[in-house]
Amino acid sequence: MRRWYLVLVATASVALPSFFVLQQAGASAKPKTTTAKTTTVNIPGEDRFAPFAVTVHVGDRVQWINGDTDDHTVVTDDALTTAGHDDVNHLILGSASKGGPGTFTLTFDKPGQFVYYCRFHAHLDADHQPVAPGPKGGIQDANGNFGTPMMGVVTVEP
Ligand SMILES: [Cu+2]
Repeated sequence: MRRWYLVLVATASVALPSFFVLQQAGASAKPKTTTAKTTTVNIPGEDRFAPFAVTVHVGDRVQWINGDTDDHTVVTDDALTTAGHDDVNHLILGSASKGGPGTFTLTFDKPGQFVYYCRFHAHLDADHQPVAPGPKGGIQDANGNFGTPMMGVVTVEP
C-alpha cells in the first residue's frame, strides 16, 4: 500500500507540471481573435484624399471611395513604400464616368508605409519639378506658395 502511494505521488509530481506547461503552450498557440478593420479614404468633390494620412494594423483594409465627378487614381510611390503593394496603378472612376463612382480596396499584410498619389493630379513638369494641382499646373497663393499635390500615406503598424 505504501509503495503504491509513493508511485502515485512520483507520477503526479512528474506529470502535473508537464500538463500545465502543455496547457499554457496550447493557450498561447491560439489564433488571434482580432478582426480586420476597414478604413475609408474619401475623395471629395475636389482633387485630394481625405484624410491625407491614415494608420492601420497588419491585416486591415483601406478602401478609397471616389465621391468626385472626375476620375482619380491610386499610384504607389515605390521609392517610399515599405508596406508592400508596389506597382499599384489603379483608376477609380468618378460619378461622371460610365461605371462610376468607383472604389478601390487594398489589404495590408506587412508593416511599413504605403505612400501614394494620383497620377492625374500630381506629376513633374518638363524641368522635373513637382507640379501642384490646378488648371495651369499649379495654384499659387498671395505668398507664392503652391498647393499640395494629390497624395496620401497609409501607415501600417504591426
Ligand atoms: Cu486625381
